[in-house]
Amino acid sequence: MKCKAAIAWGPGQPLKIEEVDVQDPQAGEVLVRMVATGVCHTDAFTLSGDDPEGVFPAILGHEGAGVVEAVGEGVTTLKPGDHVIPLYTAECGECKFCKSGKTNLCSAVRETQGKGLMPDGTSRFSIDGQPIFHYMGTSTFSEYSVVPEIALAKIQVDAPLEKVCLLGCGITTGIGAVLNTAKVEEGATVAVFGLGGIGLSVIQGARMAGAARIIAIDINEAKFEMARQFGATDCVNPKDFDAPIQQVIVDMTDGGVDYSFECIGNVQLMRSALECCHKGWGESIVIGVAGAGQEISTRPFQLVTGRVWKGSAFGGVKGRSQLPGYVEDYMNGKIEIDPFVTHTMGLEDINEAFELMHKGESIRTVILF
Ligand code: NAD
Ligand code: AHE
Ligand code: ZN
Repeated sequence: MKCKAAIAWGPGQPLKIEEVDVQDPQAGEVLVRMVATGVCHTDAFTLSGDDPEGVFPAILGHEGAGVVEAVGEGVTTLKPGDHVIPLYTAECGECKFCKSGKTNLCSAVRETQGKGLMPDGTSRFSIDGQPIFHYMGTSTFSEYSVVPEIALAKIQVDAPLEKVCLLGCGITTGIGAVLNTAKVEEGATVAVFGLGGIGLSVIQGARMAGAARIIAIDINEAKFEMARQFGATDCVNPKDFDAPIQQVIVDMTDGGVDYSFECIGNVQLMRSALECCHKGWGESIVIGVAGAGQEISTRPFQLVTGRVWKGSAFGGVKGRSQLPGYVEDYMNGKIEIDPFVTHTMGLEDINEAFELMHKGESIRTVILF
């Protein structure tokens, strides 16, 4: 079949809307009609050329929701008409990772996914015979996408896809990092670096966990109002201080926070986030994604004296088994999504969504197909 998709032809270039050929789903694969997709900073990161796994030309996008159009041979858990959220972290339930009970990272399709290919090592997308790469196993910036069965979470049909698409990455990542990775407890003190879709979701998660103090940090003060709405008790602009931000936070909190979250992708701030943690027990969670060749550093003494450095991918959430519960929590009013959708537009305007993000004017733009 043919459909419209936004093509990333090369690093740093604007996306181009093109007609692409989409091959039928093969064994274990599913054709999804995309209804909506968010635009996450990771899409911009890969488009910039900073992603070591970035390959071009590709169809980016990983925060989508849609409807199953057709299934390939052997697919048993999904049928046409089912509502689904594509997962960049698949869940096969059978690999060493899935069985470990220790991680949401699944190894079943991760290797080919990182090369922009389907599990059989080929692409389902092409233009005039030229293969176009997949992205994160999801490629949601396309009217239709082919996704492995194990990388689709089936969700309730009454959930609005133009909202719950954000559970495909940003909101789940932030809330999950708090509840699954850090396991923030009631009364805790939390610092959140970066107040985009991820940082605001961390704040939402921290409030759900009953954190007593939530310190929100950003250089764009326009983000503070929404941070407060989600539960931030203090908003801090590092530019207002001569002292390093970690010292500012330590001074504000009688020695440091119990938990900090880096939601920017800046290796200097990852260090600040670790070093603003309380001696003896403070834990810092890296969520932000940093470019090729970048490294984090700190004095080992920071760890020797009890601070803990961790990372979190997709909030530690196992997509097939746990994401339907997140959708249910949204439907029951336990998780807020609507305020995150600051802009909506059609696929033809997708470059504007990237501009709004870079200017700091959006939290999430949702593309409606
Ligand atoms: P975003 O662009 O919407 O938000 C980033 C925020 O950081 C903005 O508010 C910006 O003003 C702020 N910021 C930038 N530089 C700053 C600085 N020097 N000091 C303080 N604040 C600063 O991005 P997002 O979509 O929320 O994503 C945030 C990060 O999380 C990105 O690196 C993204 O790639 C990553 N991410 C990781 C996962 C994961 O599973 N680990 C999932 C989604 C996104
Ligand atoms: N490809 C990059 C790393 C990108 C990365 O860290 N991705 C996050 C999700 S970001 C979603 O917005 C993630 O979950 N990573 C775990 C995984 O298996 O990809 C690189 O550095 O090579
Ligand atoms: Zn994302």
